[in-house]
Amino acid sequence: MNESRPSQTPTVLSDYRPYPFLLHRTRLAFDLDPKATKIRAELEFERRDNGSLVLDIGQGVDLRSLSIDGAQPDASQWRREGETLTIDAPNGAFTLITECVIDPSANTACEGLYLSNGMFCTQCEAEGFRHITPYPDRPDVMAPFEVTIRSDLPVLLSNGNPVTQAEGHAVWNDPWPKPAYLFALVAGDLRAVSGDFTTQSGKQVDLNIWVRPGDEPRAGYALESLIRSMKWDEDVYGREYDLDVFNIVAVDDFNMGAMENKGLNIFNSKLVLASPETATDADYERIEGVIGHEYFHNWTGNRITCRDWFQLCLKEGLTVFRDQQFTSDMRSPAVKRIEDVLALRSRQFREDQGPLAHPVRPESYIEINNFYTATVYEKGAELIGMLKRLVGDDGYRKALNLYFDRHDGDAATIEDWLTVFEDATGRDLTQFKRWYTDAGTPVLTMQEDWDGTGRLTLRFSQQTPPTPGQTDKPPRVIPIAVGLISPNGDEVVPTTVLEMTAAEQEFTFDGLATRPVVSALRGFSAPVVLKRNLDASGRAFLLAHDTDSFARWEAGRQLARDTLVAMVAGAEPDREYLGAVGQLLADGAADPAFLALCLRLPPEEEIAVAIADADDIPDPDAIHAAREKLATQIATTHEDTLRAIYRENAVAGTYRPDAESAGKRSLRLAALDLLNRVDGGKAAQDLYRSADNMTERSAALSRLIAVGQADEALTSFYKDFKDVRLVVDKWFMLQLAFARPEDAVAVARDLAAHPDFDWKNPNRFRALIGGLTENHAGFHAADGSGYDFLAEWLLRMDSVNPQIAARMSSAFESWTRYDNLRQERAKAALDRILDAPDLSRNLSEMVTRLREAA
Ligand code: B3K
Ligand code: ZN
Repeated sequence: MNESRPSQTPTVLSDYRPYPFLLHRTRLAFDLDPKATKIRAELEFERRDNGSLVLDIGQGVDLRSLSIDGAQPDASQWRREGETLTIDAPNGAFTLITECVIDPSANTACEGLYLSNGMFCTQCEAEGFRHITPYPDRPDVMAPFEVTIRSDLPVLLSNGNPVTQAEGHAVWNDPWPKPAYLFALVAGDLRAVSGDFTTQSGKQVDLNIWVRPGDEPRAGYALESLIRSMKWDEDVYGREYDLDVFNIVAVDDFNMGAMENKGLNIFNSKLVLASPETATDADYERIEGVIGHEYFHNWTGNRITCRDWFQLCLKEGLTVFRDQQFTSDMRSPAVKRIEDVLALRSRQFREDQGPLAHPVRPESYIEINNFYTATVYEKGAELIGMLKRLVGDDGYRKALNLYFDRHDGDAATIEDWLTVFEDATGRDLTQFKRWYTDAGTPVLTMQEDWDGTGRLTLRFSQQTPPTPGQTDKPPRVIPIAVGLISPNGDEVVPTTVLEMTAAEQEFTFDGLATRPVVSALRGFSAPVVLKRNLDASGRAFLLAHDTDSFARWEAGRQLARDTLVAMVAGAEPDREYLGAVGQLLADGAADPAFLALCLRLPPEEEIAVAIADADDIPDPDAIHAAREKLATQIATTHEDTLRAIYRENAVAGTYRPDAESAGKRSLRLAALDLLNRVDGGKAAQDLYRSADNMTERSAALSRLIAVGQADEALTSFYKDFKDVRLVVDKWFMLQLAFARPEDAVAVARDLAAHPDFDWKNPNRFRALIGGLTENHAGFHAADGSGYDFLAEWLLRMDSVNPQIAARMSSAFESWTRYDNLRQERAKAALDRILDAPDLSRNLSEMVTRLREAA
């Protein structure tokens, strides 16, 4: 291990202490210059406890002057050490003024104040503000901000309401006390696509989506999504917007999706810009969802923030839950639930079952940016859904109203959140809290006992496997939604929520005329793995008859997974499964988007998980071959029906991104994916030539890549879109995600040498690296070349942008699942990273945790 690496000392939840000073007001003045931006900060403090004034300060901040109440303290009264500035502060109230200089042009980490295409922008969550100016950079120190920006650039933005907008200078005032992580500043040559919104109390809010000149025609959907979000939060949660303006800025270099800075959201341009020619249906849906997410943070995150970063799920889990509800209301609830469960299982279950597992509320971290995870976000959202299920819709509404009333203006904790539910509903949530403190995915086993005379007993047992640092897992409360269906397909017991609180527990149903089929874990009522003995015909029955669309889809998914696992072990495609697919395709009443989800085979990674779960070693190549074979078999068995579906679901007229047309396209493209195996890419070629929208065009292109016939299409695609960055990202990504596994690493090496592989741009890097790691058999190539390639690029990226490097390293999280040879190669790649000099705190924490899996 290298001695010069940054502090590896963990921050621990139980060490939390309130800040000994109040901060009444923050005044900032920026003189923007790409290489030497000057920042003057005037902070009005008041002592409320003993101790020195400790401020956070990043390495790159050149502190030029410091004064307290106008006087410069002498050298013995302050010191700068590592990332802190410690000052002997007086009692009572005082004003600290600092002046410093930073170099935004040298900031490639996209954290703090940086430049993206000549535009100044910021990202301060979690701890970026300290790279701008010395400050108590922690979420429980909140103050109203007044910000002056001086620059020649035409558009100068910050949080809150505009006070002065003059040439060369602007002043912004944010009256709502906020922590530093919500600060934002943007300056550049930008154009606004504008609208307005009148709130429920009649206040008019000006809305602007700021983009680079020329991008205006692609910003309309973001604006419409914002208006829908504002209306929805009033209608569903009674939450009204609280400033005169709401600005969103699209930025090309951004470490994640978007950021909820008060009144000035900053977005990755990928989540703002859309036109039918450049964005897919999935992009449109995501734009709407993320615009909603960031907007909803205005209450769940900004008005009520987190006491410390351990409480991150307080704002993220809740806001994800709210954005899921929003999308569900704007589109199809059934489809949205399945999509969310798919995402949860592929990212969060994988995390929970590997070396990076951590509780929804972690208790220690080295680098907080490594904890913006699927567990905190997506599992965090599932916990809110379970709470709602346990207390009911009415209880949930009461609890949320109490939360907003009681904690508005606070930096709150999970304890505060749970107390609100207890006070509003009278329910004891002591056991529920384990969901926040204990990591791991519970495995729920269900056994059925039919007594022959009308009584059905369901016996459940729960068990949560050990996770790093946590061995004992006491039972948790698990809401299990079940329904009973009679053999003729009638629902005899509608959805009932069973509350399991013990390690083992049984529930009985009496007075049943015949033995019913149990539809269990309806709506995915808890984030658990459900194990039950149900044969293929039982699953096929549920796929045909279940009234709960999640459970119906799940039955088909299980059937497909079981078939694939058996095929990897040498079996032929299961007739029962092929028959069930035929029945499904014949269901004229089904929603096309739902059918499309049912038709999509489980991805290779999911099959690998199922094999590992049965204590076998997954072979990525055999998995790939089995999946291809099953797809081909489905296509040959149902070719005529699939052709009819393909024809009938063509959407006529001008492209529209609404859920209904998107659903038809997704069914049509799911059919194309299968037909592609029997027509050698013919339909895909035709569609590629005739498509007038990116959804169909990119799907056709990926099908051509999969059958190795994409040379021409790839050339024309590149020619058509080489000036549209976001589409070039797709061009990189698709070539890798759909490459034949044996070609994937070679393609990745070629693409990494392409002149457009501008790897310092986070989106471009993610497109290439993420495209490869998405290709399961390609990334897990037996010779370890996928691991070597990833390690090489993580090291290169780490010195430029540690957050991106650390995030992409999670592709290694399942490395111990594979055979010895692959494990040796992955281990060697991880060790190479750990041995490198000057590793960032971000990457070193990740790789150390990954390496401990051995
Ligand atoms: N709160 C931000 C995420 C910040 C990530 C910092 N590494 C976006 C969001 O969740 O809405
Ligand atoms: Zn968020």
